[in-house]
Amino acid sequence: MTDTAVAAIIPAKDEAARIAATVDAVRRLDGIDLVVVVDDGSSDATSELARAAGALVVRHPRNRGKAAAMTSGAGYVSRIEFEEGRVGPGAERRALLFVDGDLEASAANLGVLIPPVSSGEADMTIATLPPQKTAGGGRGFVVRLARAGIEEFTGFRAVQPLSGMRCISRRAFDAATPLARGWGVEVGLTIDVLLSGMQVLEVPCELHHRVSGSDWRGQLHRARQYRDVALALAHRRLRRVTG
Ligand SMILES: Nc1nc2c(ncn2[C@@H]2O[C@H](COP(=O)(O)OP(=O)(O)OP(=O)(O)O)[C@@H](O)[C@H]2O)c(=O)[nH]1
Ligand SMILES: [Mg+2]
Repeated sequence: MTDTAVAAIIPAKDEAARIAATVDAVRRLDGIDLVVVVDDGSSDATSELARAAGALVVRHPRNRGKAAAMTSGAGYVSRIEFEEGRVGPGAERRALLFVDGDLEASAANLGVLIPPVSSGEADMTIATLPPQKTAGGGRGFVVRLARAGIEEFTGFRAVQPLSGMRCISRRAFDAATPLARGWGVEVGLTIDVLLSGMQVLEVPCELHHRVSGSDWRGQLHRARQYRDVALALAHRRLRRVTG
């Protein structure tokens, strides 16, 4: 086992109520030496609260979507590594741990995602969550679309294809860049890492997050997710045909 250092990247939009608890839990995880919150155009105090909790903060002045936030976070980590002199072939790059901003104290349980990546057993680990305290308002359309899409391209049957909590080696992240846009990012990552011949492992993790309900906000969120997952799959079908 190598002791690859790990940078946590937390994309967040309007998470003032939860971001401090999430950052606090992530900072305490073994192996994490950088915590970067990417505030994607929040209209609340997400940035200030993240900084006060000890995170480095990158802010998008306007909302650009989850994939753009993840790319900004990874770019910020690269700049730090450049300043540290970790450049060129053979440089020890950090693995990246992507964490949703709404996990609060349960983010303390994310540690299980790191060892398989540090040891090289997997290039990307994905957390699967237990049943949540409140039921979601969706009927599983997006999950089924995502699962079937990943299976079509790779044969891999994901238990929770949309889970955002992932630890990924730099090599795998670079292979999957540019990321699928918006909410298609998780499906795109899983497909692209697997198609690069790398290993993906789902790992059960005791996490709890705010679940989107059945109100109009929840329905809008799921409609956007559906659109972005469908687009990620369509782009990959096109790529398969055009090479
Ligand atoms: N960068 C970015 N992140 C966002 C945006 N909207 C939400 N997020 C963050 O993405 C993460 C997941 O968002 P959620 O709204 O919890 O979505 P979810 O957990 O996939 O949805 P449900 O399972 O349906 O509740 C959280 O950290 C949010 O703060 C956005 O527009 N841009
Ligand atoms: Mg959530």
